[in-house]
Amino acid sequence: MTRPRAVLATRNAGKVDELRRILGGEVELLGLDDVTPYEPGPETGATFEENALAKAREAVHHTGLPAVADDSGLAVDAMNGMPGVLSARWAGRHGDDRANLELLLAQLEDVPDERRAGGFVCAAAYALPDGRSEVVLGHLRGWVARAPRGTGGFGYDPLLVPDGLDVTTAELSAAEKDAISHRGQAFRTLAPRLLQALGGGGQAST
Ligand code: ITT
Repeated sequence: MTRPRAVLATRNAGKVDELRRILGGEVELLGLDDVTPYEPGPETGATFEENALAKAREAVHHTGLPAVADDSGLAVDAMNGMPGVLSARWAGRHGDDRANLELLLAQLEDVPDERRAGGFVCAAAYALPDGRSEVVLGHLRGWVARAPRGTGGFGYDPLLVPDGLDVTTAELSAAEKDAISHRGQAFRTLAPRLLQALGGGGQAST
């Protein structure tokens, strides 16, 4: 049986790798390189859910195909949930992982270990050409290390030590991260709903 197709509406190479691993078995994922190029609009939403839905709907608008998207970030309790939706551009330039991580570490320098709790959040969304859409959240709680450790993953992975572990997510294998990650949880929840919706009907709603 042929897998249903959807556009993977992300320009983040780290996410592309993860989403192909997590969703790729069930859905044929077209990259943005495989469709007519378009300029992404600014990410103006106040929440991860708003931004994820906006990215998925934008891809549907430009390609006419079903689309999936992710909006995600690191939320630090001592910073009232920031960097949050600003995670990708925390140091000013969008996607500068090293600068973002260094700024965050400097901001948390005087914060003691017992107040360094936080976690990754992922909003996973799909949108269909007929207007249906759905969004779900996934979380990975932990604490922010005092120095980067590990070379895996992307973004803030070298800083997040998941609860119950003593390594950062950048020190986990890809499969180990997928099994516990915010993105793994969110997209494993979304996948059956997307498949049902693509199969003609389903219970998806906006
Ligand atoms: P797209 O909008 O094109 O998908 P983006 O990188 O701009 O790509 P976001 O606005 O969702 O995506 O920002 C996500 C940022 O949050 C990302 O750049 C990292 O800094 C951080 N982040 C999200 N998930 C992460 C993960 O699994 N590990 C480490 N950092 C993560």
